[in-house]
Amino acid sequence: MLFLKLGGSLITDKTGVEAVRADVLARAAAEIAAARAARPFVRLVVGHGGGSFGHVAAAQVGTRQGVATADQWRGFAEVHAAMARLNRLVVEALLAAGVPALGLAPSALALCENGRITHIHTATVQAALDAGLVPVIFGDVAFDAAQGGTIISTEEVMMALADELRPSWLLLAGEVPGVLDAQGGVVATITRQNYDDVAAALGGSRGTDVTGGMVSKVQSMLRLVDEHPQLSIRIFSGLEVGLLAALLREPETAVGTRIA
Ligand code: IP8
Repeated sequence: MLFLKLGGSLITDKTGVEAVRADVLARAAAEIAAARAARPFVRLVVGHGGGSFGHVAAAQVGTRQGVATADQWRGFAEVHAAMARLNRLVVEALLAAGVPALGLAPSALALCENGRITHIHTATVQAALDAGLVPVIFGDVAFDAAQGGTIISTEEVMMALADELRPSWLLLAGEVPGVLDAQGGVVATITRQNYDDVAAALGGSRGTDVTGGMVSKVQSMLRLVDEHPQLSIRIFSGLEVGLLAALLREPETAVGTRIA
């Protein structure tokens, strides 16, 4: 079982508004198709971030901090609609490449309390996998028992799904070759032991990112591997031609940053 996140920064232009990188998306889809052909027994859940779709809309209305007024609920619906538009493009690209992709909206699968997922309906994702499909989830809005509504990132959805689906790898394809240190070099491995040393060098995010950019993502990834010691995470560049296909075939390949 592999989880793959196509970063919002990879498949969209985060400095624009609803700007998709169609060429990158089509190539990523073709690489996923090639890897599935080479390893047909691998089960794969794909997720994608918000990039210039969800984050721009979400920053305007502040959905992650809670939803109460009619205007905020309208914004909640708008954020979901923006993400659903991107999900449609991702699913269409995968289908065109020959991958049997099925978009599943986390807003319909997850419930939250104070911004944290308290329940996720994994059975639907499992049923899709059992049918030989590739579920495609995304960062989305979600109902929240304490604050009305919130936003859950792709990683948060994947973390919740990992409890039952128990992936061996989470592959995070972004626009950078890994987690970068102060000199711009790729940090090969991040663990609890060396986290403090590398943390100082971690930057924020290009463009608008309501769920926190690289620092919060690395922190949540460390929490995820704490909870799931069988899981390794690799952050790598989806812009390097062929790397995504290679890692889907052989996730142990030592490129990018491994979090373990
Ligand atoms: O890009 C957040 O997902 P992420 C999606 O995975 C929204 O953090 C709705 C802003």
